[in-house]
Amino acid sequence: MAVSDHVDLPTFMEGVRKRNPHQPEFVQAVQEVAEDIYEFIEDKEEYHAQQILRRIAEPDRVVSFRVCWEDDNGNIRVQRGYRVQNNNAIGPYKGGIRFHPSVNESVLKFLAFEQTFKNALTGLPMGGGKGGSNFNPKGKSVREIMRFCQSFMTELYRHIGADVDVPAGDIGVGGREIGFMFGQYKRITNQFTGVLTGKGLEYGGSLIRPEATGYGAVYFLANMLATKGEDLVGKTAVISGSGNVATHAAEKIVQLGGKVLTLSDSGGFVHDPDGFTQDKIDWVKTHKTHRRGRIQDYVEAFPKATFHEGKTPWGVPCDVALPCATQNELLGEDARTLVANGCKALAEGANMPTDLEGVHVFKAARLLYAPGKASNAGGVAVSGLEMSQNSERRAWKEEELQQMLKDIMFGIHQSCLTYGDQGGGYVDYVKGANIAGFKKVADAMLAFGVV
Ligand code: NDP
Ligand code: 2IT
Repeated sequence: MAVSDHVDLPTFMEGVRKRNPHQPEFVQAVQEVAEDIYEFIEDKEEYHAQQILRRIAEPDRVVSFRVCWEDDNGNIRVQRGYRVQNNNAIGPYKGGIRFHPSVNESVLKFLAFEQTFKNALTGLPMGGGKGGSNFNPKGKSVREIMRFCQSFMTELYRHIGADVDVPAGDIGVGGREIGFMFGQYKRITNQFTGVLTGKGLEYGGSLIRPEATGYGAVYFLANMLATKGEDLVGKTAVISGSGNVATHAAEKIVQLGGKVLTLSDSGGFVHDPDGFTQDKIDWVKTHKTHRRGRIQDYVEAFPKATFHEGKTPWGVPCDVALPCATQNELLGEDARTLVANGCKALAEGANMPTDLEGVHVFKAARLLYAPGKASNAGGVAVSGLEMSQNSERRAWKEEELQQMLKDIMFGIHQSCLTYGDQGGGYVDYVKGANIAGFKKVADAMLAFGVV
C-alpha cells in the first residue's frame, strides 16, 4: 500500500531547511512556492502520494567544477563554476548563466527552481536550469573575460546540448560572453547547434532577444493595469538596475507613455525628475554595458538628476515599480513604503527581488503584484523561440517575434487569472503563477511514474 506524504507545510519546510543548510535563497524560493501549492494540492491525493513538490524541490543534479584562467598579469586565477539542472519533465533544461561574486550553490539552486515554473508558464517545452560562477567581470579586460568564458565552457560543454540543456545570459553575461562561450563550444565539439541562446544575429541569434525580458515585464504590467481599466500613459515608474532588463523595461515604459524616474546599480540610484527619455536610456546603455561605467556618472551628464549613494529607489513616490536588479533588493519595509506612497502595480523584472515579508505586504495590500516567474518570462520565452528557429534553421521576422512575445505574456497573465482570481476584484498573481507552473510540470511527472 502506498504511503502518502501528508506532512503539513511547516514539516515540509523543516525538511527543506535540514537538507539544504546554509542555502537561504533556495529555502526562500521553495517556501514562497510551497505556501500556494500546499493549498492547491490539499484535496489532490495523487500529488501528495507521488511526492511531486518534494521532487521538484530536489534538483535533478548540481554540477560544480573548477575554472582556472590566467589574468593579464600572468597570475593563475581559480573560480568555481556550476550548472544546476533542476527539472526536465517538460523539455530540455533551460536557463541563464550568471557571473557575479555573490554566486553560490544556494543562489543558483533558487534560480533553477524558479526557472522550472517560469518556463512552464511560457507554454513552451523547456525544463528549468541555471548556471554561473563567482567570477567578477567588473574591472576585467575583454581578453580576460574571453579566457574565463573559454575555460568555463571547457568543462560545461560536456553537460549541455541542444536537446539536453540550453544556457543563456543573466547578470554579468550578455551577447559578448555568449559569443565567447559559443565559440569555444563549437571549437571543442565541432558542432554548430542551438546549444546557447542570446546569440548574435550573425550566428543563429533571434531578433528581440536582448529586449525581450524588459519589454515582456512591461507588457505584463500593462495587462495587469488593463484589468482595472488603466494603462501606462502619464504614469510614473520607479525602476531599479541599469542592465539589460532595467534599460529595456525603461524603454518600453517610455514607448507606452509612462515617465521613468529612477535607475540604479550596486552603488546607489539616480533620480531624474524630468524622466529618462530614450536618449538618456541610450546613454545609460552605452555607459553601463559598453563602458562598464557607474550609474552615478549620470548626474554629470544630466545635472538635474540626483544620485543617492548606497540606496535603493523604493522611497521615490510612483504609480508603478519594476525591480530589475537582483534578488532580495526590495524588503518588507520598502514594500510598506511603496504601498503607503500610492504605488498601484509592481512587476518584477529580476528573479525574486522581493523578500518573503515584502511578498506578504503586497498580498495583504491587494496590490497588482507580479512575481518574476510570471513577469520576467519574456526573456526565456524568446530564448525558446530562438531554439525553434535554430531547429528549423531559419530566422523569423521582427514583427512576428514581437507579436509572439506579446501573445505569450498575455497567455501567462491569463494563466495567473485562472488560478489566482480571489474574487472581489483581487488577483493573487503569485498564487496564480505558482499553481499554473506547478500543474504543468507535476502532470508531466505523474505521467512518467517514479523516475
Ligand atoms: P545585467 O548584468 O545586465 O544588469 C544587472 C544590474 O543589476 C546592474 O545594474 C547591476 O549593478 C545590478 N545588480 C546586480 N547585482 C546587484 C546587487 N547584488 N546589488 C545591487 N545591484 C545589483 O543583468 P540583467 O539585467 O540581465 O539581470 C537583472 C535581473 O533580471 C537578474 O535578477 C536576472 O536574474 C533577471 N533576469 C534576467 C533575464 C535576462 O534575459 N537577462 C531574464 C529574466 C530575469 P552593477 O552594475 O553595479 O553590478
Ligand atoms: O532568468 C531568466 O529567465 C534568464 N536569465 C533567461 C534564461 C534564458 O534561457 O533565456
